Amino acid sequence: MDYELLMKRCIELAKNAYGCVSPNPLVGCVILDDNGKIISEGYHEKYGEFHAERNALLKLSPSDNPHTLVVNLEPCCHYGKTPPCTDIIIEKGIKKAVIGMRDINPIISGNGIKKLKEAGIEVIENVLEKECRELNEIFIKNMSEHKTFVAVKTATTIDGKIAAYNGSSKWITSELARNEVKRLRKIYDAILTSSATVIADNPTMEHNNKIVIDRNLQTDFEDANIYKSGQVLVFYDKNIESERLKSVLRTVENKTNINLLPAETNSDKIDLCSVLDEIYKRGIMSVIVEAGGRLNGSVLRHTDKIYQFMAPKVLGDNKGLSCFDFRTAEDISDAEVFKIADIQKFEPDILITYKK
Ligand code: AOF
Ligand code: ZN
Repeated sequence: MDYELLMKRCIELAKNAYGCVSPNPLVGCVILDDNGKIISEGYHEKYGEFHAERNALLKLSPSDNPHTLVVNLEPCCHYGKTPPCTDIIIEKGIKKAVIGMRDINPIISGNGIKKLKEAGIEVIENVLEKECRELNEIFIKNMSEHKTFVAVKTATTIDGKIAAYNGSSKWITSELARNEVKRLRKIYDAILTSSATVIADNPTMEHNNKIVIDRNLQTDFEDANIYKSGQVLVFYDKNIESERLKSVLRTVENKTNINLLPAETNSDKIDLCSVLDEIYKRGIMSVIVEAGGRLNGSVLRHTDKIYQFMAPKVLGDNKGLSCFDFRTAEDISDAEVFKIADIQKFEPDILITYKK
C-alpha cells in the first residue's frame, strides 16, 4: 500500500482550510476499505468545528467496510471543542491507523496513539513526517515556543534591491508572482507592515487582519488604503507627544476597524519583541511581513521563513534600497544564515523560500 501517496492526499485536503483553522493545525484524512480503496475523505474545515477524522468517518454509509484511516496528525483523545477523534475511530471499527506525525499538543502527544493501540488498532507512524511537519510549521512553533510564526515576503531584483533610490518599486515582479503573494497571504493570520511602506506605496494589502508599526503615528488614518478594509492594529511609541496622539485619536474615533496600541521602544525603534508578544496574546498565531528593508531587517532575528520573489533584472543602482537594511556588517561571518527550502518558477520570476 502506498501510504506516502495517501499522506500526500491528506496534506492536500488539509490545505483547503488555509486561513480557517488557526490556532488549530491543518489536518486531512483519508479512509480505505479492506480492499485498499478510498471510501471517504475529510479535513478540519473551520476552527471550533469537527476534526478531519470525524468529518471523514461521518461520511461513511452503513454498507461501507472501513479498514484503514490515514491522517497527517495523531488523532486527538481529549474533549476540546469537539469529542475525541480516537472514540469515533474505535467506534467505526477502524483496524489500522497511518499517522504522519505525533501531535505536539501536550494533552495529546502520544496519548492518542496509545488509546488506539489499546483498542487493538495497528498504528503506523511517521509517514512523510517531514512534509507533515512543514504543513503545520505554524502550529508547531506556537505550541512549542508560544510565539507567533514570522514569515517575510520580499520582491527583489537579482542584485537584491526592492526599489530604486527614488523609492519607485512598481512592479519589480510580474503578475504570476503577485498572484502567488495573494495566495500566500491566506496562510497567515495577519500582514505586518511599516509606516514607511504605507506612506511610500499606499498599498491596500488585502487581508482581514493587518498590523502597522507607526512609531510617530504618521500614516494617513483618514485616506491611506491600508485602513479602508480589514481590522488594523497600529503600534506607536508609548512616549509619543501627547498632542499628536490626541489628534490621531480624534481622527480614528469613529473608525472601529483601527485599533491604536502603545508599544515599548528600544534605541528609537518600536520593540518588535514586545509587539510580537502582544499579537500572540491577541491570538495572531502567524504574520507575513510585507515592508521595506528597515522593518524586514529589524524583524530578521525573529524570522522563521523568507519568501524572496526574484525578477531577472539588475537595477545596478548603488543607492537602491536593499531588501534587508539594518546595519553595517563588519565581516561576512556576521551574516544571518538560512537554508533554501524550496525554489519555484512564476514566469518570468522565481520564488526562493528560505527557512531558519
Ligand atoms: C485531530 N484532528 O483535525 C485536529 C486536531 O478544542 P479543539 O477541538 O479545537 O482541539 C484542538 C486541538 O486538537 C489542537 O490543539 C490539536 O492538538 C488537535 N487538533 N486533532 O485529531 C484534527 N485539528
Ligand atoms: Zn481530533
